[in-house]
Amino acid sequence: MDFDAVIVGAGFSGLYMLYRLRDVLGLSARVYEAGDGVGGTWYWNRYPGARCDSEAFYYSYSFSEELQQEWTWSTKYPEQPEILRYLDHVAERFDLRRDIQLGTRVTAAVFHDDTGCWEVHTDDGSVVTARYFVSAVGALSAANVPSIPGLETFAGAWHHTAAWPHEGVDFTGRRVGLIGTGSTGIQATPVIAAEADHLFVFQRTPNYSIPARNYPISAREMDEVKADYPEIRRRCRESYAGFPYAITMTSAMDVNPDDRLATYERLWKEEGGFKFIYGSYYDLLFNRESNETAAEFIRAKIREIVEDPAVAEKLVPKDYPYGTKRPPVDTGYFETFNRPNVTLVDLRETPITEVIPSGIRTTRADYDLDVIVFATGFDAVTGALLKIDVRGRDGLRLSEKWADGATSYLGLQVAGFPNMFTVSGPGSPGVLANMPTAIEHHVEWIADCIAYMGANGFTRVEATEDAEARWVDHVREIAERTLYPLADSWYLGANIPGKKRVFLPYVGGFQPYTQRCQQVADRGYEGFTLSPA
Ligand code: NA7
Repeated sequence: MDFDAVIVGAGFSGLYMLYRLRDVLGLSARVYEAGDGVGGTWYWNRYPGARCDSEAFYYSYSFSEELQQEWTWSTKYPEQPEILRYLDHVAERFDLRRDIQLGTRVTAAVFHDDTGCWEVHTDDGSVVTARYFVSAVGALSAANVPSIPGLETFAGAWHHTAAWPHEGVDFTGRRVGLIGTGSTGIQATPVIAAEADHLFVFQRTPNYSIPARNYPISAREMDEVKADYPEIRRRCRESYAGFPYAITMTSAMDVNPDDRLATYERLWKEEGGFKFIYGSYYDLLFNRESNETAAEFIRAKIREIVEDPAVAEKLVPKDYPYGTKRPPVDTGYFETFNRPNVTLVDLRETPITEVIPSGIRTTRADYDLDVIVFATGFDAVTGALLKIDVRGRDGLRLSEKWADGATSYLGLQVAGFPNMFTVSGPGSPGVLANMPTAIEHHVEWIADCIAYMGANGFTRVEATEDAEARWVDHVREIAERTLYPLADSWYLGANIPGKKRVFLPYVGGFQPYTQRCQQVADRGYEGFTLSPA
């Protein structure tokens, strides 16, 4: 056996997994990373306007007191280069690079029943073996470029936001078409519009975006945050979604309309960002009527900001509840549509029929373009792992196992795939929560499980079919109690043609989830079969 563990991916998850296994448990581990640098999401997503939608003071690691004390953030919502510098610093500070092989893609991973080991193949032709195989591939890393006929004939350049050229793209004097108005398109639109000759925004679904209200963090505020870290982290861990905001346990329907309006107004004007959803009324995602109060507030804001009423109306989301698609956070998004060099193209009225050499053709018009930007998202949660030919016990392919929808036990293991762990896998609260908080939990749980195995003479751990089936049912039942299934979101895989419609994240709350994971561990890894060599 070459290593105790092979980890795929060197983003937030893979870096910490390596640290935990190597430096805390003293195991041997190798990380394979397709990029030429560490950072994962923050390595790839270099598009204009790319920044964190979570505030820096909790979108970071908490595992090292020294790390959190020495690192200073410049703004409330740091831009991509700053977060990448942070992750580079982490790799440097903990001497992680010596066990990370960059520029190497894992192509296949095969479990061998006789040896109880994983055989891992990489695109440089190497094959290594390891006891444990940990997927830290990222939930939002398999870019989705829609297959639009004629793209290969386009005479200009096209880029997906998650595979952005490192040298940047100069939009000066260019006519740009941006497809997609999710979080990414909403971040990129104002920045591209400020540079381009003309920007056409091709919108399929309008979005409820909340202003970020970004600002530079002063030295004093950073000192306060540093002094307050234990409390901030505790609040994150004990929350519904890994955010440190205090949610009122009041229904939006139990307050008088004037007070409710004042709350929304304050959150919109003064606070901004995710606090609007995670720091207001607890039932926005459970009660349609409550949700409608927030949705109507945002719709009114869009109509107020956007000067052309016809454009405003196209930008107003009407047919799905607020927050049931991942809520975007913006800096001047709706205002951008007041610029003379920005045109909104409503794809519901006039769908794209093809890409032609000169640009994009819709059912109504041809748009001449020099550059097309695909802000069209990801094959979320399962896409990146399924790009690897993963085969578990008895040659079972993960792609077959998940053909009718992804399954897992606790989002951490898949039955039939012994000694394989997934960080932020399907069925975990990862993608709905503040990612670093969720990632730290998953990584620590996995490492604790591996330590337990070592200490008790076990070499194989596998989720039982029964525990997995019960968890899958539980994830579905909880989702059905919320408003989430009412939107065609990537949470459901609805953005990928042909992907089975299954609600992927666990929405029962971050703390209840971590408590359940702890209970499973305390009961000797209930729902897993542990076996000796
Ligand atoms: P998202 O949130 O999946 O948004 C993708 C956008 O692209 C969304 O507006 C889609 O419309 C649109 N889209 C996707 N395919 C097409 C086609 N074929 N034609 C037109 N428009 C299309 O991805 P993001 O990158 O913005 O954000 C992903 C996550 O990254 C985000 O949630 C954060 O967690 C960070 P649709 O809504 O499907 O109609």
